[in-house]
Amino acid sequence: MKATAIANANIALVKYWGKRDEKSILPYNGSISMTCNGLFTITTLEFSKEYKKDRIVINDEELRKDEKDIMGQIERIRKMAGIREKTKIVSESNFPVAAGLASSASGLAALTLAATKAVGLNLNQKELSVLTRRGSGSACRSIFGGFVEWLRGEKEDGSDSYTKQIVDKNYWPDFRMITTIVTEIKKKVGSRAGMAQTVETCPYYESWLKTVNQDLDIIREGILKRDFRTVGLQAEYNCLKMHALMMTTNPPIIYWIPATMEIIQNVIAWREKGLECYFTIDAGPQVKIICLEKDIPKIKGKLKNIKGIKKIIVCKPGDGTKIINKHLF
Ligand code: 2P0
Repeated sequence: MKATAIANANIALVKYWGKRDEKSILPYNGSISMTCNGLFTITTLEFSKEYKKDRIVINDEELRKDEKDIMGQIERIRKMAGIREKTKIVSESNFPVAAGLASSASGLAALTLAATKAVGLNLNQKELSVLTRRGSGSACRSIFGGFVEWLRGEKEDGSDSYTKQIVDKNYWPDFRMITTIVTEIKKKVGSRAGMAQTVETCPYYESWLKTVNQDLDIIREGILKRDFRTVGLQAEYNCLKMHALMMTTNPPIIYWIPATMEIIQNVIAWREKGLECYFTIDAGPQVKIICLEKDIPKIKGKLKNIKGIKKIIVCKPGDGTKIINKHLF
């Protein structure tokens, strides 16, 4: 009862921020993302009678406190399979955890696939996306590769809130996101608590919901037409609308640091001079620059002059979550 899965993180072009059902993780709005080939988590998981307690080791560190998201998902899968064995989970990501880089997405996607395989449940991708969603919302988008849409759904049981691929990773192969890492410090407000607070207190949340379907239509169409300008501009606008919600939550959630703002200003200035690039930012300070492959050398050169940037990772459209044969233990 052992399996290993690899999952890529994903970065949203239309963001998810707010749940209509917190327990089942049902979103107030649909979202669209790109699955990123450069940011991944590998998870090996084994259920065994030999294990006396559940153990989780992430990036070589044994977790001591109760990891509710992870154990909640394991419990769900144990119930589905009708087993009670304890588990050992070893997981490694190649990027900083909990700093606004969608680590929960790749982590929960790899965990869910590895666990279902380990217990012998053979779910199709739609079923897998619904189950993954129960662990962490954005994770369900990592089940598929390329460009992916998570449907809001209408049903109370969540069966129609699943993900589907818009196009695979080869459809728009020169699309890039450059992740700039400006700090590796863990964020103070997690997405889950932050978005609940926004739904409860932000006076503009209704306006977000009124306009987000239009963002989804524009970006979905833009992807299908490979219309870079439309996708970039709309993604940037959608990101700013989400950060406006965060900032006007009570108490306010401000993820940006000075380097975040410096990159934003630069991206806009470069664009005005004809270098086509856009930005998007998640629940953290890191800026992702949306650009085309041909402009990577130029943008990389310019990023060298921004002092606050510690590291960059270039991502192109990547694969969905899959089983691999090489175990971590
Ligand atoms: C997104 N984020 O669409 C948005 C943009 C952060 C900002 O999805 O509570 O970790 O596990 O469903 O998925 C982060 O929230 O939250 C997120 P849960 P999740 O990528």
